[in-house]
Amino acid sequence: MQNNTIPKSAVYIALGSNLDNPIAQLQSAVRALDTLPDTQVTAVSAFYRSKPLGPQDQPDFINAVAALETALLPLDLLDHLQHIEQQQGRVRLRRWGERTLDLDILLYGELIIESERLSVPHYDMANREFVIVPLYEISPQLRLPNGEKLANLADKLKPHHMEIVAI
Ligand code: A4P
Ligand code: MG
Repeated sequence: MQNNTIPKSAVYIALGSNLDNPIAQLQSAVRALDTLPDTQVTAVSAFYRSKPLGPQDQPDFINAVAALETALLPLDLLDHLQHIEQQQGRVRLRRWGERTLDLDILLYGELIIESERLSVPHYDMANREFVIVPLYEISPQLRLPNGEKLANLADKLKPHHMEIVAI
């Protein structure tokens, strides 16, 4: 008997934008994620307005986190994310600078990946309010691959300094 079910992994993607109508950029990115091959978007957080990390002479960011179930392998997923960024007019200006769309892989199942193109979990996620708060909103029971409870990280960031701008 043939089994055509492809095993899928739970993946979390951070979305960020601070140029060219950031809310619309994130909405468009969520639609694009949902049309990736062998992938479904299973949850999307509210959209949060946050002060820029890095250079302060740039607009505030809108950030969110999306949960996916995907059969794409990590580097294939990264290729697709970079394609979506480019479709939405991403231009590389400066490190930590303004962008129409940034899509980062926060977590890929329980995998720990350290390769030239990909570090998972995302190297700085634990310190970023604009990542931890929306991630905790959609997955409060989550643990990181090192066993740390997301709830502990979220606790350290209370009260947070972001405003919800869209749900
Ligand atoms: N790469 C390695 N690991 C990953 C991963 N887990 N997910 C590589 C995605 N990409 C990963 O990324 C550079 C390279 O990182 C990629 O080619 C990929 O192979 P990039 O998006 O082209 O460059 P970047 O955006 O300058 O770097 P990065 O690391 O994404 O920037 P950050 O650290 O994410 O900072 N302030 C607020 N409030 N909200 C924000 O969203 N974002 C940034 C970007 C700065 N300040 C911000 C925000
Ligand atoms: Mg990025």
